[in-house]
Amino acid sequence: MRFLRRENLPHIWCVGCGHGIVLGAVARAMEKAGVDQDRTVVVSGIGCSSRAVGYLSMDALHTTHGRALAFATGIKLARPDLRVVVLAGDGDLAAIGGNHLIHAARRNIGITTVCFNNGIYGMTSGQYSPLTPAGYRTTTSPFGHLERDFDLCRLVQAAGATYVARSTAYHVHQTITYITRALNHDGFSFVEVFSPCPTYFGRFNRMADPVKMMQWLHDGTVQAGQAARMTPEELRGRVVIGEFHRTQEVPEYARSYREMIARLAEGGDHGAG
Ligand SMILES: Cc1ncc(C[n+]2csc(CCOP(=O)(O)OP(=O)(O)O)c2C)c(N)n1
Ligand code: SF4
Repeated sequence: MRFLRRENLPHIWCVGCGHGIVLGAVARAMEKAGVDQDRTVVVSGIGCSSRAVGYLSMDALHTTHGRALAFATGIKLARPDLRVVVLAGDGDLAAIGGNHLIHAARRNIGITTVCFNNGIYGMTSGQYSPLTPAGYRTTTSPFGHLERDFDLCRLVQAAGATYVARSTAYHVHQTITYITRALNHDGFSFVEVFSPCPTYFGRFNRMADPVKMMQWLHDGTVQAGQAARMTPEELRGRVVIGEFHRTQEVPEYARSYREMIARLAEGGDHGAG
């Protein structure tokens, strides 16, 4: 696969970790989307998932925890001609980086973001994140998590993202399709992918065997079309996967920004009311 930086393999991930499957889906989607690797930058924060950018054969920025989208926004504004892709974890994007996420979505800046959602902070040994489902055990919720998790897709859509989808490491083909569409999208595109962490999430929830985690992804999810025909009782405890939102009606921010600069350079009006 031409998008993998083979000299950096083997990867650091544990046996049974879903992050390698998600990275494989990203690389395959890049192939399908016809990505030009000389004109693409991948950006990550810090975390097991954020190591993904180091395995892709293109310019990569491994930044600070939570700030992947801030760095990516700077790149896209400076070089709107480049394709900018963020790969990061749920802790990175929804906790410390939550504000960057909602504001990147609000601006509709042309960045594709893939959230590797394992429901915990994997790299720092399994603390709960804003995406830990209620009731599940983690190192910091050993008696079961009391808080409710974000529906990150709904949050990002409400904030203004123009492409929003969710899949899992079990539903690989679906994941590749959504990431391909996200890469081809003009605007802020967001794909959340459930990615099993047997080492921490699994071990604390009687799913240390990676196969059990895959079974959990299969049994615990329902496709959006099917979910539309189910009652709230039938849906309880199951996560809906699918393509939730797709529109090209909102202008992409980096282009609008460039157009304003060009207008001003030509001595045009400042656009203020
Ligand atoms: C500013 C800052 N705060 C905290 C940390 C410690 N830290 C490193 S990775 C991480 C969480 C990683 O979780 P996530 O982003 O979900 O990725 P995962 O490891 O689960 O793939 C934390 C809290 C840090 N490196 N920098
Ligand atoms: S700790 Fe979890 S998320 Fe990190 S590499 Fe291992 S299985 Fe993957």
